[in-house]
Order: sequence, then C-alpha cells, then structure tokens
Amino acid sequence: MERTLALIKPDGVRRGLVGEVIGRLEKSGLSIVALKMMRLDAGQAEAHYRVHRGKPFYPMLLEHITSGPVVAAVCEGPAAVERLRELVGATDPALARPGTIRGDLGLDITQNVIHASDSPETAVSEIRLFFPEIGGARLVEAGAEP
Ligand code: FUP
Repeated sequence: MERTLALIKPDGVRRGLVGEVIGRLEKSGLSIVALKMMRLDAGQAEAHYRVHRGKPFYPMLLEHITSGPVVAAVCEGPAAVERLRELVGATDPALARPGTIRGDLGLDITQNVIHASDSPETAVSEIRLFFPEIGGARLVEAGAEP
C-alpha cells in the first residue's frame, strides 16, 4: 500500500472547496489516513517548494501558499501517488482535462486548488514535512483508533 500527500491550497480553502475535494479523493477509493488544517510559515513554504527555488514563479508560489490556511491530507491506496495525480490533473487548469480537480475547479496556474506529491520518494519527504508528529510506522490505519 502506498501513501501520498494532498494539499488543498489557500484558494481551495477560501472558495469552500475542501469538502468537494476531499469527497473526490474518498470516492476514488483513496483512504484519508491523516488530515489537518494549518497555516504554513515562510520556512515551511520554502521547504515545500525548494525544487522551484530560483524559478520566475517561485515568489508567487510562496506568497500564495502562505496567504491562508491549507488542508493537508495523507492518502493511502494502491499506486496512491499516480492515482492522486490523475485525479488532480495538469498543473495549468486551462489545460487540465474536465473531470479532474484542476480541470473542473482551478482558476489559474497559481490558484490551482491542490498540490499532490509527484513521486513515492517526494511523498515520503512531504508527509514528513506536513505531519512530523506521525512517523510512518505510527500513522494510524484508516478507521482505527489512534
Ligand atoms: P504540479 O506538480 O502539477 O503541482 O506542478 P509543478 O510541481 O510543476 O509546479 C508547482 C506549482 O508551481 C504549481 F502548482 C503552480 C506553480 N507553477 C507556476 O506558477 N507556473 C509554472 O509555470 C509552473 C508551476
């Protein structure tokens, strides 16, 4: 079983899309095994987007992700990383297929509703970044008592 990180960005939270997005993830068969709302500080935002450091859109990325609360979710299931990426769709909502989260709900390339880990390795480090309190082995199984 694989795990991945979904992050509903401030535009998604602000527009009241948390329920819609989480609903789509759950209905697709992915299990939500950890979930929280949080506000990223500059250090966390820089750590999350470090691969984009130096790119022209980097300052805007940081500004957006720290502009309001985000909702972070650990999703679990077979091929969870690829499955979630399929549900999320292309980076630019204008190019994302209808039926995908970004294709249906995204506003523009910055306000594209959701982030999803792009590989199993990235997923491990992103889950660690957003959920430092739950080591992989101690992460509760869906539906189990903590
Ligand atoms: P994705 O994995 O689909 O989220 O896309 P990337 O990792 O390539 O990009 C991360 C974020 O950078 C996107 F969600 C939005 C932002 N971005 C831009 O603003 N402009 C670009 O040209 C590319 C990415």
